[in-house]
Formats: sequence, C-alpha cells, structure tokens
Amino acid sequence: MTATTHTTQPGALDPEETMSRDQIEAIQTERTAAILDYAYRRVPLYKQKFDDHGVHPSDFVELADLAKFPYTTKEDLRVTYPFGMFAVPREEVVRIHASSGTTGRATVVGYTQQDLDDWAKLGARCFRISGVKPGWRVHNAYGYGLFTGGLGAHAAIERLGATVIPMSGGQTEKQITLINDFEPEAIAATPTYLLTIGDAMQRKGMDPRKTSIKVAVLGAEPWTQQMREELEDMWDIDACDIYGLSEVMGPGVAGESNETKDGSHIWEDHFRPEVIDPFDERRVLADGEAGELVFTTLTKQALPIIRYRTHDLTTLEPGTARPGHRRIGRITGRSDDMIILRGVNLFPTQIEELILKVPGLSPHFTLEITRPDRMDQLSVKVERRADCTSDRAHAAAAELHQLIKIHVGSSCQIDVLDPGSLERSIGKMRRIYDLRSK
Ligand code: DLL
Repeated sequence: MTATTHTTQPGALDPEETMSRDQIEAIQTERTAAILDYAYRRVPLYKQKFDDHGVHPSDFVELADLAKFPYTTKEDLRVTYPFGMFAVPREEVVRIHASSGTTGRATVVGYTQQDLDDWAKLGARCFRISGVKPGWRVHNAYGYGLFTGGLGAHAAIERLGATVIPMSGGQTEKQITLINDFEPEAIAATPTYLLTIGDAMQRKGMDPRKTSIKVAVLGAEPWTQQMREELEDMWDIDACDIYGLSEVMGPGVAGESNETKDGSHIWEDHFRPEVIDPFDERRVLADGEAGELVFTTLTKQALPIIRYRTHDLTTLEPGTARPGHRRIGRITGRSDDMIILRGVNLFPTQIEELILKVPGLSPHFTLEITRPDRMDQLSVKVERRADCTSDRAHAAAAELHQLIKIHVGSSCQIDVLDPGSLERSIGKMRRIYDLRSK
C-alpha cells in the first residue's frame, strides 16, 4: 500500500471543521496577515493597489484591520488577463479554469498542486456535510471543462471516498439512462438542471421518486426554499446547497448540512468572509445584515484574492451544524441580476418564490423586460403544471399577478404557457431577458 496525500480517513471530519469560533478566528488572524504579505510581495497589482490606498500588510494586526485594505474586482482580473495576478511562477500552476462572463474577456484562475489538494478537501467537506457517504455512487452533472463545477465536484467526490460518475451537463436522455443503470445514491447538478432531468423523466412516464438518488448537492445559481421543496418532492430526496465561485476557488467554498438545511457553512479556516454595503463600500456590515458578500482567500497560492467583491447579496449567520464556521443566509441574487422596474428593485428569486406559491404554476419561468411607450414592462412567462387546465391557468395568472403586486409592489404581465414551452436549463439557467434597447 502506498501512503495517501491526505491524513484523515474518508468520511471522517477534518479537525478544523469542529473548531470553536475562537480557534477559527485565531487561524484567520494568522493566515490573513500571511496572505496580505504574500500578495503584496508577489503580485504587482496588489502592491500597487495597497500603495495607492496608503496601506501596508504590516497595518494588519487583528481581523477588523482587513477593512483597511482595498477590494479586488473582476475588472482587476480582466486588466491582468490572462495570468497577471498569479503569485507563483507559471510552471507551478497545474490547472487553469476560466469563466466566460457575459461581457468582455474571460476571467482566468489558476491552481498549484497544493491549491487543488485544498479544493478537493473543502469540496469533500461539502458533500459529506450534505449527507453523501464514502462508497456511494455520485452522478456529477455539473459541466466539465473551463467551468469549475465539473472538475471541482469530481475531485471532491473522489476525496470523500465516493465513486464519481463524470457525466457532465447536457445530454439529458443519457443522464436518465445512466441514473437508471448505475443507480447513484447522490447527484450533483444545478437546481434548474435537476428540475430539467426530473421533468424529462416524467415526460417519458418515469417517476424520479423511484430512482436510487437520496441526496442532491445543488449550486452554481440562486435557488429558493420553495425550489428546494419542489425538488425534494419531485425526487424524494434531501436537496442541499453548495456554494462557490471561480475567483475564490470553485464549488466547495461553503456547503450545507442535510440535518439543518439552513444555508451553507463557509469553510472559514480557508476563507474570511465579510458582508459590505454594496452602495457604500466603506461600510462592513454586522452579521445578520444584508449586503454584498466579500471573500479573502487565506491559503491559496496561485491566485491569492484579497477582499473579492462577489456581487452576491446575502447575510452572514452564526454556524449551526459546524458552530465555528458562519453560514451564508439566503442568497437573494446577484446585484447585477437585479431588475429595476419603475424604481422598484426585483430579483428572479422573489418571482420564483411567488410562482411556487400558486398551485397551478410550475417552476419553469423566464422574465422579459421591455420598454413600450418609454415605460418599463415586466412580463413573467411561466408554464402551467400538466394537471392544471387552461381554465384554471387563467385564475393562476390572476393570483400570481396579485401576489407580485402585493409583495414586489409592481404590476406586470403574466403569460401562462403550456407545459414544455420554455427552453430547459442545462446548467446555470438564464432567467432574465432584457429587451429594452440600451
Ligand atoms: O458557479 C462554482 C460552483 C459550481 C458552485 C458548482 C457550486 C456548484 P462561477 O461560475 O464562477 O462558479 O459562478 C459563481 O455563481 O458568485 C453566485 O452568483 C453563483 N452561485 C454559485 N453557487 C451558488 C449557490 C460557480 N449555491 C457565481 N447559490 C456566484 C446561489 C450561487 N448562487
């Protein structure tokens, strides 16, 4: 037998997972000081940003001092494209990922061997806390390739000691065949793609509740408690969240417990989160206050990231299943997905929540924004459920209209469509179609 590179037994908790808050903060203080110094010495952009900001790594003494340091944004990665923010010689970077983004250049991220090892370890924590067991088969339907989802979850599943089925995203028919034939106990996918697979099974007369799947580890896009209930009911499973972003690592920054199902625990021995006021970035908010999530990586070698502005809107909550590590509250959405409709701020998750309160409506929906007569107009295009007749669909549309008026404070047009009318997600679902001419 050869020795493995990791010391803990598959399935056992890492010692850091059970540390107290004080122990975690002691580690964070030490690691933040080290990473600020490392980034300053090794990445010219950080040296310049810190100098311009009039701050030096030696100004960091305690965790509150992190607020003195400047933020990092996607733009910083774009201007240094492709490898300008790497802190190690290029040859030490053993893996590259990239996210395409909707506009401009891709953002490129890199990993050393140690970074990959940490990523697998933290990803394994996520699958384990969600109830996935060593020895289980895990069907991985996150896309493989430059996206971090596929390969990130892949390494995590293997590290846990489970069997990974590297299916990737798309080819829904084949997904169904492999789920039936290989009988996985767990699945990893975006929530909307799990919905697509379930929907395709039902159309073929199969019942997703009868598959072998018991746990789903879902992330890469915002989803609501209502969507959790929808998927748990559709598949007869426990559906848990996994959170991450490429610039900070990939899937595995935070994972949700199947026992508490109360939001993902951030692995705070490797990441220091903050929530800030997105409109006044000097204000770091208290736990429980809603704002934009910001991360500092504490151990990453190839791409140390200081105070990265994620644009994800949420709160930080005290740890429960892992008391030393705080949780991400509900993610309302990304600030760049916020629709401003005649002065009212609106997120697709709010509409998802309301749609799923109306019995005849399905979770398949998109939002279209137009500007006829120079007035913003939102139309919600939503499929009725197969068991909802067209007559009842009319009443369902009226009910949704009323709910949106009450809860969002805005009128909109509701188009109830026949089942199967809208394009299905194969990964991250695009909800918003903004057709206003810019
Ligand atoms: O989506 C990494 C990932 C893959 C996470 C698979 C989980 C599972 P990016 O493509 O860089 O990385 O997109 C990151 O996706 O800033 C959030 O806006 C969103 N996001 C990721 N996970 C969640 C989640 C991957 N659990 C961006 N809930 C992030 C809500 C999420 N939004």
